[in-house]
Amino acid sequence: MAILPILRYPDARLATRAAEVTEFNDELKKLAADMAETMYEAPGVGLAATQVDRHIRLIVIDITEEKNDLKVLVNPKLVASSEETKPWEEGCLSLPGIYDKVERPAFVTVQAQDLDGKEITLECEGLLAVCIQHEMDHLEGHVFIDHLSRFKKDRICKKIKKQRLEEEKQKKYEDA
Ligand code: K1U
Ligand code: ZN
Repeated sequence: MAILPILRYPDARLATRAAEVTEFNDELKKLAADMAETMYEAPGVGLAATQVDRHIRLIVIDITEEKNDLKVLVNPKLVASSEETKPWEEGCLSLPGIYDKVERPAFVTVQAQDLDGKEITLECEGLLAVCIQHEMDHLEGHVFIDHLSRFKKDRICKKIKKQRLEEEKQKKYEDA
């Protein structure tokens, strides 16, 4: 298994729409295993293939503290979502250090395939519902700050630019 590099916003590759998976082969299983290892190591509770620069409809999720309930979803589709919405403070491994509240449907039903192509259905609520919708957004080329107001998004983009400049300064200092 391998830890994969995670793309960081505003990398243009994060805006790519992912393609359907049509072949359920060993290469797909290896990518899912590498993504799971990358997510656990980060640490995070979800990861979309888009974030590791693989533009196929594959996500991994494990919201347990024990890291013992890995869900691998191939070609996930939202088949039902509640009228009721809930705000949740979201984070993203592609936007380290950025957190904000996003309002999403509180309950969703997702149909997907497993790594062998078998159909699965998940009824989701709480963090699982939030995380699945967040990861499915990545497959569409969206990040959670796209749900925020223009004002908030601009403020976050400025903060990210400042963060990157600080990181570059620190790297130059360490290399010198
Ligand atoms: O898609 C991603 O970048 C993963 C993201 C998923 C997510 C978290 C919270 C709300 C919505 C979506 C993360 O995992 S961010 C890191 C995080 O939330 C976390 C890290 C360690 C333990 C628990 C949570
Ligand atoms: Zn994310």
